[in-house]
Amino acid sequence: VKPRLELHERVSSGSALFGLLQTQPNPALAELAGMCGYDFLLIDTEHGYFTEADYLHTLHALAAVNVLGMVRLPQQAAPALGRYLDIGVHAIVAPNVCTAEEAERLARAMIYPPRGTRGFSAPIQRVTRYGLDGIDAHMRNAREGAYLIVMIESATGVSNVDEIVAVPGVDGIFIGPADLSAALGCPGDFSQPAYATAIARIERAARVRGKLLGTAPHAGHSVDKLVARGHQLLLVGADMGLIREAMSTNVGNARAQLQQSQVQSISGESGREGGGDGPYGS
Ligand code: 3PY
Ligand code: MG
Repeated sequence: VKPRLELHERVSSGSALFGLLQTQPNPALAELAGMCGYDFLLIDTEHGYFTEADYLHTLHALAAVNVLGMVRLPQQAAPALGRYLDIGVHAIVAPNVCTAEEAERLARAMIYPPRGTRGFSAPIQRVTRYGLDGIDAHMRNAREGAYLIVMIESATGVSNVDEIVAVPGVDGIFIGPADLSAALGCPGDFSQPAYATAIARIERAARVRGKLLGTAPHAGHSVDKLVARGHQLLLVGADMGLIREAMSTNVGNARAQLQQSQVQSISGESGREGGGDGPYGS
């Protein structure tokens, strides 16, 4: 069994990490994402359709292709967080964290009593290779390198960002552009000065504390600009968005090709065979 990948090693290498948001539980899709070159996969339980058993299958697939597995929690789901650590995820991403108290509650859920609130089951959990790794080592490092990343995507979150990022146990910030722009009164409009000010404030807070920073690239905030401003976690796609685009193009091209050949046959031109492409995009 290969040792667990450490997110920390990848982060400290300084390189940008590219990720895919997965909403549909499908280990083959996760495996393909790794084969295609994504560095991390964000399993989305805020909006997606994963059930409990699906996590394990997806993490198995990710381990086979050396891809980091992260889970975005449902809103305000701190108590459930230990389950994902037990399964061996590399990061917990908590949506819409607004206050330092919320961040503290999440940080406590990452560790055992007396300081924390996490329940103990480590000797039979995947995170310790079902106990093979030894429990003493686990107790010295109960998080096993897993990060806690809090999302800032509200006006309150922005105004409290300095306190939130200062909470011990918070390892990073992830900006949610869709929700943040909506919260600032300009949904989907990333050109508003209020939005730019909020982004700059969040970025500064992360920089000052040396915390990991990331977001999903969007209009005016391209990959290169974000990387230049210190973003390392770049969520560059989502399963259903990519499949939607590929499907629309695929069937659209097929219809257009048929229409074109019908026009040509009416006008008496000879149709040319499209050579080279095999079936199924091969
Ligand atoms: C948002 O844009 O609100 C997000 O949560 C990004 O994934
Ligand atoms: Mg959001």
